[in-house]
Amino acid sequence: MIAQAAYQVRNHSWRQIFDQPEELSAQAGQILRRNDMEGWTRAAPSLYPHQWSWDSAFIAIGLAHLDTRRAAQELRTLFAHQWMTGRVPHIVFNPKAPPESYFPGADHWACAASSPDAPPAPPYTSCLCQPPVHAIAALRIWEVAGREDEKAFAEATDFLREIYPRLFAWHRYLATLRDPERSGLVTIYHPWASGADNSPRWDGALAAVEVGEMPTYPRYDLDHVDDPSERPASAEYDRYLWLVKLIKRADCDERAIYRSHPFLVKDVLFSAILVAANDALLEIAKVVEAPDEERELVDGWAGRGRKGLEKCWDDKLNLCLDYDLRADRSLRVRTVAGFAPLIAGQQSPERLAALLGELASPAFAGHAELRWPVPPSTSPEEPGFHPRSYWRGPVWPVANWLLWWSLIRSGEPERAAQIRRVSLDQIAEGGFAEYFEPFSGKPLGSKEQSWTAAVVLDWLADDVRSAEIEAA
Ligand code: 2M8
Repeated sequence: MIAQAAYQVRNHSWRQIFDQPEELSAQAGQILRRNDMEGWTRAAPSLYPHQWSWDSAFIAIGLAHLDTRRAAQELRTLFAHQWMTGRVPHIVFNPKAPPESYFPGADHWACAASSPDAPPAPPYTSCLCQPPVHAIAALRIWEVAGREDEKAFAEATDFLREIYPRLFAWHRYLATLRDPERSGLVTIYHPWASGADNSPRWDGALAAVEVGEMPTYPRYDLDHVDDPSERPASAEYDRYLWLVKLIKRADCDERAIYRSHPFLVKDVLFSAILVAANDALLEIAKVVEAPDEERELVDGWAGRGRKGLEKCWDDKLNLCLDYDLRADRSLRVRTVAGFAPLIAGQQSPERLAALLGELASPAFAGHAELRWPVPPSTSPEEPGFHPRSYWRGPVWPVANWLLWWSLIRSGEPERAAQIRRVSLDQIAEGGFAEYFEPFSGKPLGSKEQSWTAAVVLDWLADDVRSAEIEAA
């Protein structure tokens, strides 16, 4: 039976703090404006002064409600730094960021620019990538523009025509070079590529990485948080930087990395986002009248992804598990990534029921001590859980957005509405934080995180529009 306790509404609502949806939405808009760098948006004002790939996609979704042209520009700027292989870099470095603001920064990655596949530099880019939310964002911009006026809609349609080949190349890269086995699952070779950097999902695979000789390095990130425990530990950072060193030694070349790299993992969340993004790309392909062969390919990638995820399903945990290719074993850790089939969509009714049950159970959103009934990034029942440490336990609004969006796609509007309402309550109380301590609700990490503001804009768009119509 699905535990309903998780979905009981607490007595404190965002509606009590913000009388009108426009107020919370206006605050979100101000954050995006403050983080605006003219054509692209910093992921956060001080901790993350560069353009991050999947942050930009979420930011574009939020911006669409302020200005669809500016939203399109966000993606355009990112894709201007796409590699020849189709890879969209996980960071495009801001040349104007103070040199001691983020490590590893542009200097550390500059040698990646000598790869024959790299885009012209500067600006420099990393040679990792992040989950492909971009097609979902592009489609959303077009849908929002469709509710504006004819001119905005025509421009957004032109934008889809312009971005489609780039999105197609991006997805083809992920379906081929990042999945040489054609398993439907994307291989990551660095935890940063997952977007959930220090999640205990990676502990088992990282434990096997032997760190060699490395110079000392700065931890500028620790200057931007209240407590170092909010960020990854130094043993984790050593491994992150060691893996970067090996990737650079392999000239950022996937084939070379695949041969020798000690960290090779099939990431189920990344793969599920790719499936959902392929569904979006198929919609875009229809709008732009892309050739049939391309549509068939995209459809095939989505189908293969769903099958791949099916193989990673664990009946006992009711979750999907990542797979460590080097150790040839599943990584048995309960995290929000396990809800991957929900994000991929089109699951069977039995699978959907199992996922919903798990989501509402005490292992996740139904845990009795949570401040807000939304799922912690790692189940509090896991030994690797830590309530303050980054992706080891805190609640991430952006992860809640993904679940909300997926629940709507899965025909579960009431559960979706519940996650949305509780997430807004959490943000109304704690601000636009990067993540939240699950038991106290304390805001953690960066204080004005762009993607948190962006998801608020998307969540409130309909309320704001209704209020505007009422007032007119
Ligand atoms: C975090 O990752 C960066 C490295 O990419 C970091 O910790 O320095 C992650 O939360 C990632 O998912 C996010 O894209 C990035 C910027 O918000 O920060």
